Amino acid sequence: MSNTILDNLTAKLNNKSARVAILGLGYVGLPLAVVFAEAGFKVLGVDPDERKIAALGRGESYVLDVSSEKISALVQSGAFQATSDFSQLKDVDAISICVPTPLRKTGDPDLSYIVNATDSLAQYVRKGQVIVLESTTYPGTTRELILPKIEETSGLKVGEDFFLAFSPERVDPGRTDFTTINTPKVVGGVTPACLKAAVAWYSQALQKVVPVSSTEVAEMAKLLENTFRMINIGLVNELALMCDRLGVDVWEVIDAAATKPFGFMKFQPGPGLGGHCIPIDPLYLSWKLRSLNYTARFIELASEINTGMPRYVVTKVQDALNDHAKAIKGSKILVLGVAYKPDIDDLRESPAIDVIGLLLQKGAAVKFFDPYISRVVHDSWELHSVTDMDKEVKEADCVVIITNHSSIDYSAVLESARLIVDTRNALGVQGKESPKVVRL
Ligand code: SAJ
Repeated sequence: MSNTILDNLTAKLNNKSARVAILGLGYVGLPLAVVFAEAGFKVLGVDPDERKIAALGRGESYVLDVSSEKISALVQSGAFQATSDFSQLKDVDAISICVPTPLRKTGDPDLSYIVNATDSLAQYVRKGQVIVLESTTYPGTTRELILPKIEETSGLKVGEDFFLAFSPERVDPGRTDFTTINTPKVVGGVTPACLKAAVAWYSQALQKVVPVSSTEVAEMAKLLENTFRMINIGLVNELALMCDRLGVDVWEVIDAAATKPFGFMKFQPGPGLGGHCIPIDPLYLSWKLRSLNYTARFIELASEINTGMPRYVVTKVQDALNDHAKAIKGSKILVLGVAYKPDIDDLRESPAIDVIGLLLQKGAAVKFFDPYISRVVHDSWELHSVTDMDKEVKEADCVVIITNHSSIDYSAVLESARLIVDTRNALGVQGKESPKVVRL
């Protein structure tokens, strides 16, 4: 059945006369806005945070992967403009929703950002628009939560009057080999016409678009990607626990296994699972399955192992100090690296926060050094990064390497520290052979 509305929309997308909007200008939305603007679309960036809008209006970027020069040029040329006025959404032809999907304190999904964004845009949806959700979420969100709100508010029919799809973001902040433009983009539509509209839009700017048969397939594919990582990290973390009991070097075991050129992918143990994706996305899946009376056992087990790693690290510190006739209580402990992974300034869900909290609870005098992070505030404590790392390493009873930033001189740390607990194998072979180094 031909659909004039769809044909008109795809024609405007194909000749780039369509005006597009990105709702949510964070580490996903802003790079996406830039990609569409540089592809030739007029892009409207919409975000309720006035500080973001003001910064972008001044040509300033606050996102690691987007330069201020790029924003300034796009704002000057009129290709990109930012606003907190949601009513401007009625004037665009395509809307991509890139809002956070965190967890509540209870560990359940916090869908408030998606709900608020949908409520805000539903009143402006009009005939001929395509809407794409990018936020990682449980399978069914697009069809069960977004679709009814838009149809009820607008009175329009999906697949005929407007088009609705899901396309998971695959942004890894700081990565330069795979960015928004060259990372394949999975797209699933609520109806075939929805898929056609979303593919027509995204294909104008992204190098590879991967159509799938439904929004649920696209939602589930993203969850598989990150659940795969979470479970494999949980596997090697448990391997570290097993090797500790066996008296076998887990790092050597993994390096040996990684020589297998096929059928294996290397993951490494660590102090726990940080970041705003890997520890969180799989719990959206297990939460949804629980509502269907199914227990996602792999996810729950991996989550249990990963969340238990900070406590395991603290027992390693306790045992290492004990071997030097010292107690944690009163010992000076320097934590090296607190970001959730090396060479970034992101603290979200970082296991360093749990390790520091546990050490403080046990009465240690804890300091940290992180070249990217100057201050950590959590519940009842607040710490500032020391400035003279060398001095603090020398004075510490124990140095605990939590995040192995590449800018730190680990040979110097090994030289001047009294005792080191290395949770990332940052010291490599030097650490394996040194009597003052304890590794996971
Ligand atoms: N981690 C380990 N051992 C490993 C790998 C990671 O302990 O072998 C820890 C990290 O230290 C960190 C956490 O797990 O605390 C997550 O690390 P990550 O490398 O998965 O990095 P993220 O959280 O930034 O994941 C992002 C994800 N990108 C998106 O969701 C779009 C993920 O899908 C990417 O695969 C990942 O980057 C990547 O490959 O860098």
